Amino acid sequence: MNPSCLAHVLNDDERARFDAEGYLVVEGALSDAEVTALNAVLDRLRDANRLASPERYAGIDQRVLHLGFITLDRAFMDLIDHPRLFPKVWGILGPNIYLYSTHLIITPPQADEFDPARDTLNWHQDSSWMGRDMPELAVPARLSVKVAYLLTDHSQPGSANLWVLPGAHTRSSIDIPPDGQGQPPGAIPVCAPAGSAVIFDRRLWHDGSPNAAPWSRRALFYGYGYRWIRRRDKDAMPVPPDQLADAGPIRRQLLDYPSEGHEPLQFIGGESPLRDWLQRHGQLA
Ligand SMILES: O=C(O)CCC(=O)C(=O)O
Repeated sequence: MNPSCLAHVLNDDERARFDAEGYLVVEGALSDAEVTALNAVLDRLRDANRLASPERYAGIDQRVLHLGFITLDRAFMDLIDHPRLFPKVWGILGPNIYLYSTHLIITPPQADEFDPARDTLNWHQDSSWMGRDMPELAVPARLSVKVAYLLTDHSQPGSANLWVLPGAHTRSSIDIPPDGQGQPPGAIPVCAPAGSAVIFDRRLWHDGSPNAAPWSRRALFYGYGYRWIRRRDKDAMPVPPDQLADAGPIRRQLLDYPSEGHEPLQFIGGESPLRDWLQRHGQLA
């Protein structure tokens, strides 16, 4: 990892906003050239029928959800330790992390109008069963975050924006309208241009939304969590040998491919190239 990424560590203002609201928008996380290149990769994969089949999801027609997508192309792999975003991830979670989940979502334009005052979204927290398994926690534990890279414009509501309920991440329940009409009070669409990244706490109440824009909405999601969190089988990512050969020790940690002689998903005291790197660069005591 190049030390120049230290210019993008989480600053105090970003940390305060993330802690208070449960998410953070980083505009300009990807350059225009990166957005164009990633969209071209998606076009190629779509044309070659290599993406998951579209399905209906909670009022969204023909949505593509492709789990464990990062091995489909090296360009996706290169985002896992992106210099402008990854420093914010370790700033929030610390060094004992790996990629526990990845997915891409494509939401095509939809003819039926989405009316937020009418159509209640499928509000959820990620890994919500954790709250059920640990009811003794008055405030649920953070445990993981997702980074969503936006490859299309989401600057206006109605462009299949991620909807969030800012500040509700410290609660394990919210008031979801029981009659399916409208959104919880305080809910907002996250509006940001293409190339932005949204980092969100797994406890943030959120959902995707239908697309009223004339283009297909595209977003790439990278879920980072502690190395003792288990990943779904569908998210298991056998990394092609050529991509693994190029991966440095930190990327290998994120992919859960430890060096020879080390166990995957180590416990305290195990190998942690990210921790060692942060210590060497004065980021950790
Ligand atoms: O499509 C979106 O923006 C929402 C994705 C989502 O709900 C998730 O990643 O858990």
